[in-house]
Amino acid sequence: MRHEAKQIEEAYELARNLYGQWGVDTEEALSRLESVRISLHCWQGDDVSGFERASDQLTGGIQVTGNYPGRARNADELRADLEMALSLIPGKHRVNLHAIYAETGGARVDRNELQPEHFQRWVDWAAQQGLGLDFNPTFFSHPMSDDGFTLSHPDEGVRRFWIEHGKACRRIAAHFGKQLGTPAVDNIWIPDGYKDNPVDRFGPRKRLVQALDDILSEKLPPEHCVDAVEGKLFGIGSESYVVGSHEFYMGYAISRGIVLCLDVGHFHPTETVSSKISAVLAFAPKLLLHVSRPVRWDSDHVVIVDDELQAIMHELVRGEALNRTYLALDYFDASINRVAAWVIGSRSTLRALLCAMLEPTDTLRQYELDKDYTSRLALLEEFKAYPHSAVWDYYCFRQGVPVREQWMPEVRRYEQEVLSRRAM
Ligand code: RNT
Ligand code: ZN
Repeated sequence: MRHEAKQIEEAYELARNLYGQWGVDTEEALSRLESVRISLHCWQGDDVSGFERASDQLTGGIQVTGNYPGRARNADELRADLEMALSLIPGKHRVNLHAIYAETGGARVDRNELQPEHFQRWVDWAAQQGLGLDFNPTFFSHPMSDDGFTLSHPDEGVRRFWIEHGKACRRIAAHFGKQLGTPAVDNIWIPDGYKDNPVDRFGPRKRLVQALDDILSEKLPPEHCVDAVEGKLFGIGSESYVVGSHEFYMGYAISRGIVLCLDVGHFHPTETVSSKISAVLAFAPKLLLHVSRPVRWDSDHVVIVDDELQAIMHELVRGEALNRTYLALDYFDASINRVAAWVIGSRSTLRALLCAMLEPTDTLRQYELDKDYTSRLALLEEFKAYPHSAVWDYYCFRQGVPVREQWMPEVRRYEQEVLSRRAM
């Protein structure tokens, strides 16, 4: 161990010098990285099931595939799994809940009647763990959403039910923010849409504007609850038309002064979120990112350090947009160990971010202004091979979490001792 610590420190010193030659301060990058909080999506731990059992099916055009053993069956198991994952991720982070993760003590409480008290155990746990909480109303997996429409439903009664749910969730989020002393992002995503070509595209969107305005009409302190809306291109069963499209929510968020959520997997395959960030932030004060990974038509694979993740992090760092961006993970993979899925996605996100922080951006910017595109391209390419991994290892070491792949045996042990004993 001593020997290993020495190696990590020596490699770091070498890296620090190399970066230093380009004016990049690795210490500064690490202290900036330390201040970044990622919101871990609780739903990776139980395949977006929740504890409500109102419907035993995941609906809304999203899907989890895989049957890896060990899915969390209740909130205590889910919290234990999250604790395990968080212990392997450097830094302090947050947990993102959905309304279906309410704890009602066995009582049947419908979505429009949810209260902050139904999440008190989550709040107490978060306080004790030093975590912030974020929130999402659940507009799917419920009999009232079975025909594919919620807030834009043509039926007034159905719409009303979901509006009440939206309102209840904002109060719950505000409760999180108040109790934990850090604002909770309340993100609205609805599945509404048609499988086949609609005749009326205007009507549902008009109704959605009204429903959202109604939900947001209650003034809540922005230091407790931050409102966000998330658009999407299509879902399973809503291939032809999604009411809450990107353009729709872009207009809505900017006109209402709320946060726009961009999910990395919610666009045409050749569109990139990285290229949209600067456009959105030219008008919207803040952005929520659902860090995810699209693969063909599916949007929810475990995040890895691919070109797009790296490009997103470069944009946030170069544009000094980190303090205007909420980072949240959003994927669900049931084909691998679920704790590992959190760890991989979070560590990859942080590592890509660190890599972006280790770039000599001022120099590159100057090349660009000088029209020296040759140097810009050359240096960008060379920096891909700079020893950012030595800085990352040192960061993990300093944060007291396993270095490199040393987190894997920890997950394996947890699997043997805890996950594998969960009979389904
Ligand atoms: C679905 C959206 C949404 C969900 C979660 C579970 O397409 O991405 O964010 O993944 O709310
Ligand atoms: Zn999302």
